[in-house]
Amino acid sequence: MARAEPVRYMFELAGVEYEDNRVSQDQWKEIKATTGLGQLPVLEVDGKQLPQSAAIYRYVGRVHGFYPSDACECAKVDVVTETVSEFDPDLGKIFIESDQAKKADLIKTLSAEKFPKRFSILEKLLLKNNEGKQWFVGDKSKVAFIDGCAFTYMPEYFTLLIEI
Ligand SMILES: N[C@@H](CCC(=O)N[C@@H](CS)C(=O)NCC(=O)O)C(=O)O
Repeated sequence: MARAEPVRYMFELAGVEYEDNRVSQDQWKEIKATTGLGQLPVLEVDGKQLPQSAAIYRYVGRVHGFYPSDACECAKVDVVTETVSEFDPDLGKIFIESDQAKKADLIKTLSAEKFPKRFSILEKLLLKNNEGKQWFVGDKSKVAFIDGCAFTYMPEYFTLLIEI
């Protein structure tokens, strides 16, 4: 759910009508084989499926004006996108750990060292644009999709961790 959230934000901001299909674990077992890579999210446009969240962000970003046209600005968006995605392996380990005591230990260890380091890198990147007063890339009139990721997907994940 979380990975698709920036896409919902872009559609909402652009005033695009879309169908928001969220599937239960049982439904997922039935439809997994019908998704090209066996993963979610998938964006379906005109009967064609597009997997991989970052590819979806860039596609929707390009079509609806949330991805810059300038190559240097695109690269800045991509740097932040890759930095955000570096949280994924550790977050994945936490989410798949079924032993609650081990899960708590993992969260404690990662929250003490790795996550603060990763957040400090993101903070540095944020400070590079307008002293961190607005967005990672661009200005208020042309917010890039990565700000949607940073402000929707990341907090959503970390709120889940607090609830665990
Ligand atoms: N690199 C992929 C990763 C997608 C991914 O791992 N999706 C998870 C849900 S967050 C998934 O589909 N898990 C179910 C499964 O693998 O059966 C992306 O960014 O879209």
